[in-house]
Amino acid sequence: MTAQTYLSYHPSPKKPDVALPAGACDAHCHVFGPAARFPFAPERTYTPVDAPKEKLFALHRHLGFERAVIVQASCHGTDNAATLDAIAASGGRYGGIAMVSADIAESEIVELERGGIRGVRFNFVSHLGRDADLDAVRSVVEKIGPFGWHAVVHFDADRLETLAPVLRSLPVTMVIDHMGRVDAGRGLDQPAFKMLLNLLEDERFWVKVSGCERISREGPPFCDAVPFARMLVERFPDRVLWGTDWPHPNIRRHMPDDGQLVDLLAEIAPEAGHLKKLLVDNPTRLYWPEEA
Ligand code: 0GY
Repeated sequence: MTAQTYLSYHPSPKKPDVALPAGACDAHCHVFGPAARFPFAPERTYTPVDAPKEKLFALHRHLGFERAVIVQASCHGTDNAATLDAIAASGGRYGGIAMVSADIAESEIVELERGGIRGVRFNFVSHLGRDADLDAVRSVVEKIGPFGWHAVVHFDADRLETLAPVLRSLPVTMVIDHMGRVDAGRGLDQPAFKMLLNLLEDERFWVKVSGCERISREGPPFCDAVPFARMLVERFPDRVLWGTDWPHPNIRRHMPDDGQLVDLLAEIAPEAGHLKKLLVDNPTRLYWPEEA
């Protein structure tokens, strides 16, 4: 498969108008490379521009985030070295989500945990290539269970119907990426969003109300995506997370300004109590449970 190079992140995001609460966590972001030190996986479906940890740290200082969760992206495959390197340089302020193979040994999980990893990610997204193998998913989930880790699941909305029973059968906490990638243009009553709401009635499920720029049909400033995020925050205030998704892999039309994305939080979580749960209390409970 040809690995396409894609758009770079926004060069100078605005300073957000929304003031973030103390201890705010960007619960979904990535580091890419630098390729010279952390080569991309040969089986990747895209080649990102380098987005090293120094740039991520600078962005977080600019936006007002004190903490973050770095999510391993498919372009680095199951080599979590760049993610671990960034976490190690964060002085305990960052945690991570890894991608692992089905035959991972317990000693490797222990090692990842020492490096700040708190869960694993599974992709079921057409543009990222083959879906995660379900037998492998079950096997990995069985191994991570004793560590109290959770699974992050990233899927296209049209997969939800077939995936829901599988996800319900897995005995760990599960975090759904980017509002299940529903299409905002299809409205709040669309079957996929109803299915997502239904799944979230089960308390093992959490959802990231990130990705307004991914699910929007209208484009910047992505306001058509806000009602979805807001409804999720209102219904499930204790099981929502938010992240920038910097450096925004595979965004091809409109590279978002990360400061503008933060400003959407004024509409997504207009109540101060909800905003604090979304950015501080919930990520702390999931990623730094010893403090919660
Ligand atoms: C995201 C989204 C994407 C990619 C990855 O693992 C990845 O490569 O995360 C995407 O292309 O939609 O969650 O940041």
